[in-house]
Amino acid sequence: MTPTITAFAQSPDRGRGLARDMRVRWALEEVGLPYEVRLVSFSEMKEPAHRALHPFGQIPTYEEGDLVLFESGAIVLHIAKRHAGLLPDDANARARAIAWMFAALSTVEPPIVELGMASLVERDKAWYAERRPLLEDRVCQRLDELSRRLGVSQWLDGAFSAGDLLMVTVLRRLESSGLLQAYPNLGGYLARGEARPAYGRAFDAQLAVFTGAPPPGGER
Ligand SMILES: N[C@@H](CCC(=O)N[C@@H](CS)C(=O)NCC(=O)O)C(=O)O
Repeated sequence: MTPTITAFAQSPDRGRGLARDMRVRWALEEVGLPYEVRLVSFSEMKEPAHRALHPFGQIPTYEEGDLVLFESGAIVLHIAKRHAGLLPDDANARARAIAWMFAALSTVEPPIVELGMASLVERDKAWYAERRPLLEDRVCQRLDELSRRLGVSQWLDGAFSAGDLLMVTVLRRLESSGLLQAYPNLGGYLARGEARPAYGRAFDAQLAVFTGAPPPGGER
């Protein structure tokens, strides 16, 4: 059954791959699963019909037959568990890959989102100049730790997994901050993720929503 996901009809980043439907699109592309996209406006997201799918009135959602899911991590995990290509077969390696998924979303992403939100909504506040270095320090602490663990490896734990997929999408949120420049191995890691053909198809499909270009074989 072809799943349907929801995505922004109007995106703050104009489809540059930061909205979280990108993670789901990328996972679907990695496993070769066709999907449909329903675009929702900001007001539609807060309507009861969408809240029935997503209690917090956000995107992405995922519908597949009777199943409705929200939370990008849960959706990526669902896809990865049911289709080959995003989780190792070995039970322990699989558990570790899932741990990296959680690490991406619950340990690395929060300080990055906090920094992004501050620069979006607190820039004109008196405390912003004082607070920003603190927020950057918290992000850099995680980047230091992640960089040390990655070392010279291609991916976080053996072959590319859903853990890498989520970590790459999380790190992408820092691309305009300049903070990644101090971590060449993380820069290389990000570039390797972005160079994956499935990433490219997902990115182009999301961007096509805003450029009006036909989706390049991504969403069908
Ligand atoms: N933890 C959620 C976060 C979802 C989220 O923040 N979605 C954003 C788009 S990337 C959204 O819908 N923002 C609009 C809003 O919150 O009103 C996930 O990973 O799916």
